[in-house]
Amino acid sequence: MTLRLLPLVAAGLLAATVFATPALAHEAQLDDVRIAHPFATPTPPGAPNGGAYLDISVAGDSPAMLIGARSPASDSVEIHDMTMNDGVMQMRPLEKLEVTPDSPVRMRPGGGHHLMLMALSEPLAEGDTFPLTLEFAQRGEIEVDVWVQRADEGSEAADGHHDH
Ligand SMILES: [Cu+2]
Repeated sequence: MTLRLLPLVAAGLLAATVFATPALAHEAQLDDVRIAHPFATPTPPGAPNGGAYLDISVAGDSPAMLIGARSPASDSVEIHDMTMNDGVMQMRPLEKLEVTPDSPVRMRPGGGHHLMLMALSEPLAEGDTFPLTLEFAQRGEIEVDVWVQRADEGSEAADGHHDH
């Protein structure tokens, strides 16, 4: 397994000095794939599942394919798509999620793609962090730190973070 993780400190310094982005920003790089600001929303006691969100962009010419994820925070992690069907929110698991250079993936609470933590080991509490491993076809795996934040905070931190 090849695991190349840009240390958080280095990423933070780079962001602060070069891009002047918020201190909350954090990201990781796997070859030409960048994972920005992974966060999850707090869950109420007893909630079986939780949602996690992140941005994925690819700098090279060839698309990246997310084919799986896992975390010690839950039994399994599924890639989900949430859509409105006749006024009803529906989530369906995807086997894979393609990210092209032209269309980065930007996961946010409230719709679209997200990662679903299935069967949480314990409720996600604001301020917690947990590791999440993402598996990409060809490019291999990368582990990121997911920060548990309220949806608005997480989204804002992620939104303030786009630097290109
Ligand atoms: Cu879901």
